[in-house]
Amino acid sequence: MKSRLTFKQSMIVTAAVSFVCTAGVISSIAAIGVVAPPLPDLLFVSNRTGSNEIYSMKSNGSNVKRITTNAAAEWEPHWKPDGSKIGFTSNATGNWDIYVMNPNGSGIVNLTNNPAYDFGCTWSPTGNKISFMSDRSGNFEIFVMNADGTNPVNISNNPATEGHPDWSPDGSKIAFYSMRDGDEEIYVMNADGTNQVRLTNSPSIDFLPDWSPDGSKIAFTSNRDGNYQIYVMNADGSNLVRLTNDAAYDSEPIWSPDGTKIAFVTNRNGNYEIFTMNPDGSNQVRLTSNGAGDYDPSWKP
Ligand SMILES: [Ca+2]
Ligand SMILES: [Ca+2]
Ligand SMILES: [Ca+2]
Ligand SMILES: [Ca+2]
Repeated sequence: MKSRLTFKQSMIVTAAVSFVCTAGVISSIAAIGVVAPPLPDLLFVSNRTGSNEIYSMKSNGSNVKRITTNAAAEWEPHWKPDGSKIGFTSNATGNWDIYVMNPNGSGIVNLTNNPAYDFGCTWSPTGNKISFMSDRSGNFEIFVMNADGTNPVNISNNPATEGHPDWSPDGSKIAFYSMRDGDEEIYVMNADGTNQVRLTNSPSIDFLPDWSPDGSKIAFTSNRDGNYQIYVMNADGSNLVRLTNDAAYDSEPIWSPDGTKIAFVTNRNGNYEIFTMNPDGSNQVRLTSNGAGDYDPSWKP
């Protein structure tokens, strides 16, 4: 095995399109009549129809809408910061590439068009650039390309596995994970790839970094305490705090644009569902309630 992939990457690389799912009904939690402000939308991925598709819902789980409709598997949707496009990963051409589409699912464009594994797209704050991970150079690296797919540049440039980039809110830095020290650790680097600095140091998996909207903190997933849980630390790696604490898999923390919530994925109810919690780990609320896998939350800007 050339590299140890994350849980989700392993699913992608091995058998992402083979999920079996009998749930055909899109359920939604009844919205409670509330006054303004309107609830933000979340994108997510579900295999409730038998293959991975991208959906949207309100942040209370209501108003579920399917966005993609095809036989391929879609993963990891991410809103462009101005809300005009959705980036995602798909195997529609037989290998994994980064795509963009309109918010209603139309106008799908393959941005990478490369036979390598390309996934995990995230937008720069200005929307002019997209970062992603690819093994096209022989091992997984962080690449940055223009938002139209031109000029992809390997910015991590290290023989180890690098993945899961996330831009700082001011666009000056990119958080990612690297296995250069023997296991997954969270790193940050300048957006041009210079000054790569390690933030975590544990003999366990530390990955899936997500920057808080004010730039002060980074949430991530780690199994340092025996199973996958969500942690948060200051953006310099100090002041580590564990946010989830149960026997299930808790992962994929994603801050809401206003910084008041963190969406995440957990299988504590027997299958993968989207939850939200406060940034201190309190008030954990289930948004999806479907027997299929529900993954990859992404808040609408
Ligand atoms: Ca590809
Ligand atoms: Ca590498
Ligand atoms: Ca580690
Ligand atoms: Ca589910």
